Amino acid sequence: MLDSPAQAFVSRYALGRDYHKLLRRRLQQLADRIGTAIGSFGYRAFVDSAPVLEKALAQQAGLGWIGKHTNLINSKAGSWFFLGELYTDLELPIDTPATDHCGSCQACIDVCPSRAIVAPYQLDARRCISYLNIELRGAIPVELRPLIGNRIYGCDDCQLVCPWNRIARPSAEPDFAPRHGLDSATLIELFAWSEAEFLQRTEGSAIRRIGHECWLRNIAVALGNAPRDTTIITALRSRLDHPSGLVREHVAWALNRHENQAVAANAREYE
Ligand code: B12
Ligand code: SF4
Ligand code: SF4
Repeated sequence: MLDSPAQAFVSRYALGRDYHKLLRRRLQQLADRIGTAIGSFGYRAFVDSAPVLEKALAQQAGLGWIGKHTNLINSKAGSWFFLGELYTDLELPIDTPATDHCGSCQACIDVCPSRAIVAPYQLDARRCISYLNIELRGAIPVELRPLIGNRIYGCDDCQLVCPWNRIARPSAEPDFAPRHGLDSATLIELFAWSEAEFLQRTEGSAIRRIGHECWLRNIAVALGNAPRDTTIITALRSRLDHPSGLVREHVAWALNRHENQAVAANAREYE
């Protein structure tokens, strides 16, 4: 998908059901099982839901090490997993922390499209595509837009290249199966979704959180990065009168980029 610039790339973690809901349910089941075995106990479940240092806790609990890309890696499962935890008042044995196995590898640093991993184990979140197309609500910095390519929600590059993910197995969890063809959709198809369609098709998905406006913003950037094509220009023009100034500005940027490409191509022809 990353090799086909007219296709939309959505991070694999967001193709199916929102992981927050699924993991919370599983943690509740775990708490119930512990309760059945030992009687009532105090606990609280977290999944990315409070200021919890999830990666550092997991590393200290021996689940894996924090790799140079700053995600947690397990030597038997890679890094394609989420973290969730039960805080409890139970007295538990203390685990042995996991050790680092990145060695001399720095594939994630080299592959990062936006140079967000500024040093081993150090991420400049302001440059990370996953921040730009998920967390950022305003305009995407112009100088970073060309680096985003066709990534419209999240970014997986640093994990895709990581040798430890060669041993990772796809999840058999049906809730994580891709919905609405999000793993094979074109940018144009997704750009045409109305707000009502966006809300309906992202129900229960993490994508819904960014809202239709940022969805269109992200796809406009990706369309601006796609090879020049009349269908792309037509799609972009169809959103020039969108009520959101944010969307209009990103659409104008994308059209301008195609315009510049055309001028450059013409100039080359006359050289
Ligand atoms: C903010 C955030 C982001 C930001 C910044 C990420 C970053 N690396 O800084 C953005 C939006 C960019 C982001 C992107 C992604 N995120 Co995110 N994110 C978070 C979130 C909500 C908070 C992290 C945070 O800032 N904590 C506060 C700071 C202070 O803590 P910290 O980063 O952990 O670092 C401290 C400690 O780890 C400690 N520390 C660091 N190294 C070491 C080493 C040792 C030995 C010790 C003791 C301590 C220690 O010191 C650090 C400074 O205080 C967590 C959930 C959570 N609650 O942890 C998910 C989380 C880290 N994200 C997750 C995911 C999946 C992603 C993406 C892969 C999503 C995607 N595909 O697009 C990308 C990956 C980008 C990347 N290369 O990191 C998962 C990671 C799962 C895993 N296997 O590690 C988490 C854990 C969510 C979850 N519950 O599953 N994310
Ligand atoms: S998620 Fe993408 S942009 Fe962010 S650090 Fe990894 S490769 Fe770089
Ligand atoms: S790609 Fe290499 S350096 Fe980066 S996290 Fe994986 S093993 Fe570590």
